Amino acid sequence: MNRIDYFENNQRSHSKWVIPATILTAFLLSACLETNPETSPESNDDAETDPEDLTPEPQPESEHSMHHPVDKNWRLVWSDEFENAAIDPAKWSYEQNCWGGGNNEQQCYTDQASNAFIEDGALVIKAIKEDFTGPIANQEDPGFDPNNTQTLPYTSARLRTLNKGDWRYGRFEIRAQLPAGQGTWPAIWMLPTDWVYGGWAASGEIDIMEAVNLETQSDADGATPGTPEHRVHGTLHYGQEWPDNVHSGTYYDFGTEESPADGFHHYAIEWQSGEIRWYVDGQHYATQTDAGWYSQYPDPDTEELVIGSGSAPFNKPFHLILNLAVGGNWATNVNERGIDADVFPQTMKVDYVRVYQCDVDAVTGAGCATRNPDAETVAGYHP
Ligand SMILES: [Ca+2]
Repeated sequence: MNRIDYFENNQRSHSKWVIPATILTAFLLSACLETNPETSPESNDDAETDPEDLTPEPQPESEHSMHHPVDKNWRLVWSDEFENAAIDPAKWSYEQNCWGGGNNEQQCYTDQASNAFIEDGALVIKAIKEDFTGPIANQEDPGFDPNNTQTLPYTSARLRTLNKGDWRYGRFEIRAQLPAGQGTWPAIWMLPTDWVYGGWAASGEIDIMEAVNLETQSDADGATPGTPEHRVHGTLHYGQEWPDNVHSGTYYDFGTEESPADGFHHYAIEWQSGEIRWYVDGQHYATQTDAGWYSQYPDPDTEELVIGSGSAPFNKPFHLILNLAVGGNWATNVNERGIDADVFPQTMKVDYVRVYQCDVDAVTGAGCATRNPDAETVAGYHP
């Protein structure tokens, strides 16, 4: 399919897809490199080292603030504590559209102060039931036209660090309180910065935390009537470009006594070469590795599908995204179904975002892992 067809198809099916127009150029350059049998995956990794990895940091104010409290080998390289009056434009950009994510989400993402603001030392993303009219496409869509608009019945916000905070490997830790109610879909996640292996999901997606419909009737296996939905999910998307992509992951269940919507909790991943681990409140609950994930794309010379070398696609810089969606095909088809308009407004509050890099080996990110032997190993779909 040509690029326009790709984007049009892409938009119809997944909310979170944002595909820069520079993909194909970057992809071709990368594919030449990645499929050269003379070039080892590790040397590719070395050559691609993000400048962020090696940039000396200012002298720490204190050991406590500049290193992770559990493992001092994790050194803080970026953070937002949300202690200032306004959202920092040097760290965050707003995505603004009424795209609906291509999967029938019902929010327009805006830069209204009512949808994203700082209060009591936390970023608040607030989904509000109100009509809003905006662009029908996201801004990276080659067909983007600010005058081609549609109106949707909710507003919310989606903030990202693209080209302001982009990292390969590290510990990404976010303290957040989640919204509740049928039709709410908060997400703390990462997308590739340069899409070097091709469009979604060939270049990967890392979902640090997603949840839908918290506090509604749980539809977990074996959940009895009256059991509230208290699960948060950690997922990877990868494989070929849509529609031949795959995803794998698992969830952490807070259980019946505690809700991720009732208070702040820590959501984190540790990402190193070939391995990503998921944590809730410091508890390691899931691991995925490059034995399970992969990237597959057409060789630029033969057009035959090839598997990316090394730990592709999770060996390139990614950036962070924070958003609260309303509806969408996932949320509206599980739990109590649809959207409960009466629960809005709803908020996701983020006390801080902290990014650490591993001082033991900044190139591979290895050597700083906190591992729980009981964590689930998610198998994945490597062919
Ligand atoms: Ca804070």
